[in-house]
Amino acid sequence: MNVDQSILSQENLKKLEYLNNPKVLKVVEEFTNLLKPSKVTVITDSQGDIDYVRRKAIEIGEESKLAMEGHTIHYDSYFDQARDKANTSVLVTPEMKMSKVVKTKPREEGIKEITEIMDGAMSGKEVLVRFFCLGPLDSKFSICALQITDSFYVGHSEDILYRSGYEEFKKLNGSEDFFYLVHSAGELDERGNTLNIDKRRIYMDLKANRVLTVNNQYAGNSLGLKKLALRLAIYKANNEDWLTEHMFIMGIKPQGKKRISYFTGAFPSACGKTSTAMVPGQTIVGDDIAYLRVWDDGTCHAVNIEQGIFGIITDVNPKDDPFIYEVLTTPRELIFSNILINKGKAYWLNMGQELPSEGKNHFSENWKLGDKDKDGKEVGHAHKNSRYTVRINELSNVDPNLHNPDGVPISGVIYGGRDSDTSVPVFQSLNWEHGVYIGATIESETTAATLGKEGVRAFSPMANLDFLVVQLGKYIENHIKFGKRLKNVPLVFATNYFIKENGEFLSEKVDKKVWLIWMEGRVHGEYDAIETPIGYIPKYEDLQQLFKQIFNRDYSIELYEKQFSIRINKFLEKIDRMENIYKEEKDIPQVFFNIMNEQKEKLLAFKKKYGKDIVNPFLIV
Ligand code: SPV
Ligand code: MN
Repeated sequence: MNVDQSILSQENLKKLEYLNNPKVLKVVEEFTNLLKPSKVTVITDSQGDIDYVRRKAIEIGEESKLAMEGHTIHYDSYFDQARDKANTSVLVTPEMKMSKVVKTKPREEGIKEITEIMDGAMSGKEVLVRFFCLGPLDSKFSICALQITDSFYVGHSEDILYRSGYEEFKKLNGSEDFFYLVHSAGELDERGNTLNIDKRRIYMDLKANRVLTVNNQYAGNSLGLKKLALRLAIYKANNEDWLTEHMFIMGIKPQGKKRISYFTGAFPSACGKTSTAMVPGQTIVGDDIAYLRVWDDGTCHAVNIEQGIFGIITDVNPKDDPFIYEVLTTPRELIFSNILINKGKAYWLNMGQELPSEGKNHFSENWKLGDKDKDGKEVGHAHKNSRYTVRINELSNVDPNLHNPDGVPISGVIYGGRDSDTSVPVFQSLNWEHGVYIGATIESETTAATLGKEGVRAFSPMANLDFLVVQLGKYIENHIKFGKRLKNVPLVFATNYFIKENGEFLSEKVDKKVWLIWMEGRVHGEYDAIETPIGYIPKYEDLQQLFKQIFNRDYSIELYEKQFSIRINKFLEKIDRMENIYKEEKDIPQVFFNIMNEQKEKLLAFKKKYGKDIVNPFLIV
């Protein structure tokens, strides 16, 4: 290999050569010569290598120890607190078809630009070469991924979040069939933060199964295995016959019954995805990304391609999220990012207690309440999109099948949105295709997880818009076909925890447990439902009984009526918005438009029949 021995030692070279994979050598050589680090360190699956990354992240200041054993804090640049959509592009060649909603850049131009930015970006730094497995080891689902990064925080995070895959690479037997992800935080300031944010670029090179990302640290931008490899996998799945989805996987266990039913759920950022996957009494397989396949028995199986959680910490409090709160406040290996630290103790927004008015945070080492940033905006205690990174097996509700190479059989799919004025808290689709329609028309009122304005209604098919790298039509068609190949088709549901009246939420955070148990019961034919134009909604008596059983709470008729009335005009407005988006797209399957038109006709007929804009569920016959 043409890399100087003073940069890549014999010992490290041997670790690479052990894999017998010419492409691995080629990639490491190419990017070492481009990025010009002073040292290349290869990390295997050995505990010693893994400990080295963790130790070094603290030594070089990318993380600092907190008072609690195993806890560390990492800060991203004040200007790098969320995914950067503006500088994220898919590199395309002329024959690659892409949706209007996908941000693209001509491939050659993109590679030229990022190569120039990456040239020498690791000067004076040590770079890590790491091997991971996306999915359980020895599994038909899984994909090998090579990560090159000069951030020990990235390396450490990935160690918590992904399965180590050095030996899996060996099993590739020299095959070129793996993803590779190259990241540099670039030049750093005295706080260890990326200096040249203006030169932040995140480019998906689908043709080469690789992602190049530079001048960033926030995990959604930097961690190759997370949202970057997600795009590569979506591209791969949509050119094959399976699905890569922005979905959690959980086991639902109704009280007093000896069964567990696995559900997946796609929710845009900050729509209650992680907290749904962690509802007390249920089990969690994964909270963010799933691969789904049609299994030999005609059932849909899914795996979590991760083994950890990079979760939003804002709002985590002992009442609403007891599992996570417990994990975050007891000793274990855990990384906090972008929260407030005072005397070695961690504080975050809405944690259910008073916060100190000074300390170190995402803004400075000596933040004080009232401090303003350079735009004159007051800086809060912590960033709203601040996060925690922890292994799933640290949770008491971890599912025993987390690492099962066959995954888990899926009997329900949930599409979660966020709106304050349209949808009911939970309903079931009329069939699989209608379920695809529901997923393809998810909307959420935006929050702080991406850069930009908050409170705007954003459209995100299957909560996957930000990661879509194929034509929307092809993606939807792939979903429809997937269902056709299944013998046991999962039921599809929609949730909206955020419906409001006079500015107040109509349901409590913990209520999602009732909706979950109702959905699981539907899978087993245990509850009747009311057919409406939007789909099947729960009956009052069933919810009343569930609220009593689960929370010993009296669920009133009035509340049910407010939550489950069908707001016809609002749904019609939503269809208009969707029509406007979808008519701009090419190659949308005709069945999708048929469902859309049927929805509209049914809603109009419903309005006529009941003579009202808002139809009370008790009136529906
Ligand atoms: C999300 O925003 O959907 C996340 C966090 O899961 S990020 O890694 O930023 O994508
Ligand atoms: Mn996500």
